[in-house]
Amino acid sequence: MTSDAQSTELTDGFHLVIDALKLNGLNTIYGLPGIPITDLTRKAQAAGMRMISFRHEQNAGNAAAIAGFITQKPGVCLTVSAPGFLNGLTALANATTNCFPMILISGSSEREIVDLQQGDYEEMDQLAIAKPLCKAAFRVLNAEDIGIGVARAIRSAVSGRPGGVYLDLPAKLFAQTMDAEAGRNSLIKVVDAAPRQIPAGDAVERALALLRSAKRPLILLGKGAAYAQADEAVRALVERTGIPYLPMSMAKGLLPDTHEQSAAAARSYVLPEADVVVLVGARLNWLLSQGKGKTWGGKDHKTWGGQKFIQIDISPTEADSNVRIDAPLVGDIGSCVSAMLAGIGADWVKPPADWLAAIAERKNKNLAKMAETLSRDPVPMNFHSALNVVRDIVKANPDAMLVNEGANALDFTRSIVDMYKPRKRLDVGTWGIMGIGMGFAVAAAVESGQNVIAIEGDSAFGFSGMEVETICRYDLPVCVVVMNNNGVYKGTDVNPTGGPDVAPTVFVKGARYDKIMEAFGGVGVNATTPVELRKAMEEAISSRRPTLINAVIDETAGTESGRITSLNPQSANKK
Ligand code: ADP
Ligand code: TZD
Ligand code: MG
Repeated sequence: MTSDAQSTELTDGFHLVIDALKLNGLNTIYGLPGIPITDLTRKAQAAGMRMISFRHEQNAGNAAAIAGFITQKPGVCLTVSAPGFLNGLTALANATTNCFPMILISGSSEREIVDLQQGDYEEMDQLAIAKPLCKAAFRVLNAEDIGIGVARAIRSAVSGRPGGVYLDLPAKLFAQTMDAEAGRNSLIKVVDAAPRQIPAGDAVERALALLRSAKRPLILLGKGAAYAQADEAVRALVERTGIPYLPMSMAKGLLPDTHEQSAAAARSYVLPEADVVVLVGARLNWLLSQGKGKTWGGKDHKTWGGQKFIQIDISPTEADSNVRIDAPLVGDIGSCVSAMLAGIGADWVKPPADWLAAIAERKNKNLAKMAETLSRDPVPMNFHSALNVVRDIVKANPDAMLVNEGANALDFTRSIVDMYKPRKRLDVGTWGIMGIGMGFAVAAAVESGQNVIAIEGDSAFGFSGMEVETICRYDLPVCVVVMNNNGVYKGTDVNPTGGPDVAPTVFVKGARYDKIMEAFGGVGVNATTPVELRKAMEEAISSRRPTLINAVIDETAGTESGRITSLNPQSANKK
């Protein structure tokens, strides 16, 4: 080197990664330190980024994924090589499945040794393993390409159908140096990362013509509609057409669940009876019985019910994946719904009164039945009496974020607890995955600053329970309610052999999950009645202190797999 070159300012891989993220407004990293990224976590914090350290990478990954859903910016998860990477990969795959934008950044071991399989520390060909499980995967070998790598990762995560992206950063990259000025020039501030996608005029006309012909129309709102942040347009579509709507789980609150056009309480009536269904950011996957079968009025489980579908989706290949889509509308939800609204005009005829009256009748009957169930106060407490409390707390605190997982703890919460605002309900999503709980809760608190209420099955909680330490460490306003029914689905199974092992679905009876929170300085409460539960939740919300309430639920109260019992294969042999 000449003396001139020595005097120029240098930068390195560590700083370029941090600068590239910050330049693009990615200011929070969810991760877990270790070789080769420990210094990256330190330097990120020193550079003013929020570095949230977890106890297991899967929870950091889930946090990043849901941060992406809430903010429309890719959530960033940072892990070490091989095992740390694999721990994060479940979250990356889940994010991709759910169309949440996230970037998993993992350090990796020395390429020359990994590729010859010579046995490096934490050796693994991570790029190859990540590829089939995410939307895109990139590796950066040279410091001057870090800007490009980060830009490509951001675009891939948020454009079109959002999803997970893997970014492989080998250990050697971090220490590579280059001229600081050249380094700055190599970074890219991504312009228009998620471009609007305007639907074609004839596709809009086709959709409106079909909708006009409907006698029993229905709108189905999915989590794509929640993600799109086109809340006003979606609400206008529902209200100006007067069409009844059903929210999918994470679309609850897009319009308040108490909205008079909500048909959620008459779901089993409207799905088979509807003649034209508008899907807004919802796939016809298993959660909608693939658009056919008895749920939709088909003769048997495979038969089409005869509905016609309008499907609004950003993915051009989603239509026809299960049943015929007569009017696909490809574009972003904001643009598509606005285009429909423009075509609807002032002379739109509301749906026939007999359709609306038939729905209202069923809905009112079911709501009355539910109100009666909720007013009971059985001993021991059951899901209904406990969730009646949660329902009131959420009603009084509509800005609170609600995280929810479990089987019965999930299904009952979804149907009992009304949501009032968009993107407040965060749950197990498309896979029905357990383990999202504490990761989602941490990110929900960090990203929104709001109180978080996490309603957790006792089994579900166990997958990420150690993160209560993380919640305490960052002093997050998270109130975890463990619906403790002593096991998976319920606590009453017995070992048919009479042997000493308990049944596979049963846990330690009378476990005190509240003590876990106390171990780290948070508030633990054991609640055996709705009165105790209400008091503890109210205190948690007003104090904003980390709280875990062990809600003791009747161990006989649950059913196998909650609402999806029928998905369990049945053995021909009854033994
Ligand atoms: P749900 O589980 O709530 O039914 P899904 O995850 O099945 O929802 O469907 C979400 C759909 O929304 C996906 O098909 C995805 O392509 C689509 N989507 C996501 N973001 C947008 C957007 N901004 N505009 C249009 N469609 C979107
Ligand atoms: N593992 C993973 C990662 N995801 C899963 N969905 C399951 C296992 C299977 N599973 C469910 O689908 S729900 C559930 C498991 C283990 C737990 C149900 O028990 P719970 O809820 O205590 O959380 P309830 O209230 O007792 O039903
Ligand atoms: Mg349970």
